[in-house]
Amino acid sequence: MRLNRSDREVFGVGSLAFAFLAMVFAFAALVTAAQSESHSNDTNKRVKQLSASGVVSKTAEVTVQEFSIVAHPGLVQSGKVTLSVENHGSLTHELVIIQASSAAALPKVTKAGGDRSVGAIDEEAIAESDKFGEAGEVAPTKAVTKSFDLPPGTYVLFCNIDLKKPDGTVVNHFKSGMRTPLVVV
Ligand SMILES: [Cu+2]
Repeated sequence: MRLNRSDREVFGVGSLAFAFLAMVFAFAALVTAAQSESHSNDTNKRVKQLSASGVVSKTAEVTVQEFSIVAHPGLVQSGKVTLSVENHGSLTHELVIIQASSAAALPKVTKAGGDRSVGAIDEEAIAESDKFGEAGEVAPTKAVTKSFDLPPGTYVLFCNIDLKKPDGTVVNHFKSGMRTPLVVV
């Protein structure tokens, strides 16, 4: 195809405009990246200030019941963290503390016939270095207070008890909703 002069001009202006737009987008991306960077720096700074001010405590109350776990607060300071685990339910519950990004990231039992039911947390498949202890069994209406040495990170608190019903079916407490995150700063 032969281009006449005005076509060439249109192409010329078009590619210039394209280059200009590309620059604008690149600049916008840079600004956005810089903003989110300074935003996370601000957040880190605020978390540090909170830690230093003593606003973030080293204790939390953890309520367990059928079938939920609630940690108040869900953010504690690293070091010797004391958890008061209160059972507001009518079944015995436990509390296992694992360092993990989320409950979804934890290994689950996939084969039937083992010690744990399908869908339960496969505790034996978790690295020992990610295990930070257990509050043990807490009877209904009772409370257990225990301290754990927790470095900064994200943890999942869960109850992994398998409830065997008279009809032979098994209800796993984790699977039924007994898990909650705990952030340690
Ligand atoms: Cu439970």
